[in-house]
Amino acid sequence: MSGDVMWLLKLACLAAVCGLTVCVTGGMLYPRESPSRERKELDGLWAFRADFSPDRSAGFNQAWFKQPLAETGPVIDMAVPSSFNDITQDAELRDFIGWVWYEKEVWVPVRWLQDKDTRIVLRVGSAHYYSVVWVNGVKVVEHEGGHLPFEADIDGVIRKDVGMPCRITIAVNNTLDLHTLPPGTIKYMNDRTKYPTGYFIQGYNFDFFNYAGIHRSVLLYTTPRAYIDDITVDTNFSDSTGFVFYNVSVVGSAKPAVKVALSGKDGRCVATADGPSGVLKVPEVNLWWPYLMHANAGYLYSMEVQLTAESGQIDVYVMPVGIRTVEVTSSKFLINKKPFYFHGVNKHEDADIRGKGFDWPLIVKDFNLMKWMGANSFRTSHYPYAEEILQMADRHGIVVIDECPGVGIKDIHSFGNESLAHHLVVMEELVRRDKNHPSVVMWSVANEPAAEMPPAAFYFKQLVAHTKSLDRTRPVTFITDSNYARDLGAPYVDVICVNSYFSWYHDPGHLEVIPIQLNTQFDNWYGKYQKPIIQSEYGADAVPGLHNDPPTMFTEEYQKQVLQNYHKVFDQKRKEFVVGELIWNFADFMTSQGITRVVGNKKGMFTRQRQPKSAAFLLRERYWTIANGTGVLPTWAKYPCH
Ligand code: GCB
Repeated sequence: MSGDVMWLLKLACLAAVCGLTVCVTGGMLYPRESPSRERKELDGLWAFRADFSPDRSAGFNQAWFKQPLAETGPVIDMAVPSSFNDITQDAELRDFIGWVWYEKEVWVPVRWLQDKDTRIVLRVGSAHYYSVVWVNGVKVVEHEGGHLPFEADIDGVIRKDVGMPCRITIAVNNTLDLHTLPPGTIKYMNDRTKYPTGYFIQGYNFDFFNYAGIHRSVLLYTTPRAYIDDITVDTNFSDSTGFVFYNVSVVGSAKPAVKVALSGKDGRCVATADGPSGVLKVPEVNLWWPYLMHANAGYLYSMEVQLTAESGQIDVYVMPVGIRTVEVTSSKFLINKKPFYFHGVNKHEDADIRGKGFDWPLIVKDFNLMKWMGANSFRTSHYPYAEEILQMADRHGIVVIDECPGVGIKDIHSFGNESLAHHLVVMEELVRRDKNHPSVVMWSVANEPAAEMPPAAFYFKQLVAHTKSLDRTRPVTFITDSNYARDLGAPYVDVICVNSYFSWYHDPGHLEVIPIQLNTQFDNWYGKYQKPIIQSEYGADAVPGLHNDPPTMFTEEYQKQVLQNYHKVFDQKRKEFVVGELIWNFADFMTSQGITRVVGNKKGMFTRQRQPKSAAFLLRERYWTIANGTGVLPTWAKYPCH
């Protein structure tokens, strides 16, 4: 039996014995302050150096991590969090492939170091793509994958040098190959009449710029030595009583005493329980409802978990909890047992200068724009977004389809065991991180893979089955293109998500074909599988300010007309089995350079600077009309007053 197959079996057994609804081992709780926990953010300016050596290995050969980075050669200021690509005027750095090195010296509070019962953790919110981290020259963690957090206990290393600042060095490599997620290829151009010596290019089959660097916050946080490692909640309700089933895992204590208390928004305690697992019964429950579906959307309780170890040490972790259910029938998507229609957007983490770097003003602006537009949902196309974005979605009642970075899987070698094993690990990391968000209602395991390839059926069966074994409370989908032949994943998923670009990539300029082709698409998929369908992408590029009437491609008029032609069909089919429509895309975004992209993809409702195109107003009117027709709106929320 090959190592990979054994590994798959091991995972399957683990899921089987675990018996929980959400089953992942090891925690990745969001670092929150509490009476027993502190955090120190390390964002700001870091020293930075790209390794331009021909094989990009000078940093490792010369052990740049062993000394201050500035002593190894020239360094520049780099903002963290941010992609490094658009920060300088250097096109070579923008398009750089290989290792880049970051370094920061930080003072660790002496009280953290003096108290031997304090555990000190270094956490990186995300770095794209492969990272190696050293503290004072000692390697503490390596991580593969660009959009999920990783961390390491570092007190053992830093306690050796009390009284000195601690030097954190992070090397990040953005190279994508056939087994990374997303996959890519490195191609060496050996024709010396055309390319210089050692010339290579990074290829990939996805439509967004491969921004790289440290994209989310780096921080230190503390816990007691005996600590709450993970919390899992699963919620339900019956009549007016809510239920929060919980499981707390603890590290560093053999006989932990665990107390759990749930409080409402007014701070009043509504339920308590004792023990590492149990159920909280909530009388007169306030359910978590989506935006525009209820007067009191996004209601969150506060769940306080307190651990007392036999040593007397106490750890406290406080987590928001939304009580809601999600179910799928053959034609409906139900939230709290009521039909939910996704009228939302696909997004990207993308903006001028910072690329994919985390940025609060941008995030708050985007939520304001989504709510202005009447969007009740978004898909994290094509990778997991920052945890803070999901926290915002929880609080605002915006429903999320949470997608892993399985995008651009088109080469047969990316369907082998090595790729599958990694993809399963990524799904575990994703579920571990996001399982407690009420806003997350479905997992998306991939976007438009070349599902017609022979190994794809096995691959997707495993992937979907494994994801379902990790979390039995949420439906699973994978996003397909409209091509009816590419349906190998469809038998396994709960909801069919279809992308199509009629009158754009097919029959360009022929707006009149949309109704017939879209009807055929829906009828074929539903006829074959009898599962609810979401139009997970549709749209057209519009260069802002470009006009032509009658409409021609790339004008604002054409973009609007594409949308209107789709909407007519959606309005018929949503009476039957279509449960959602997600526009491609919320905003314009950067892509690699190519003859089909004019400084990026222009299918946004908003420009990259978040200014509306004509289509944004069209969609706004539609979304508010749908919401008015289906939801119980808060009085302030009647379109267009707000
Ligand atoms: C798609 C992809 C998305 C692209 C979009 C387009 O099907 O899923 O990543 O950006 O089409 O605009 O081509």
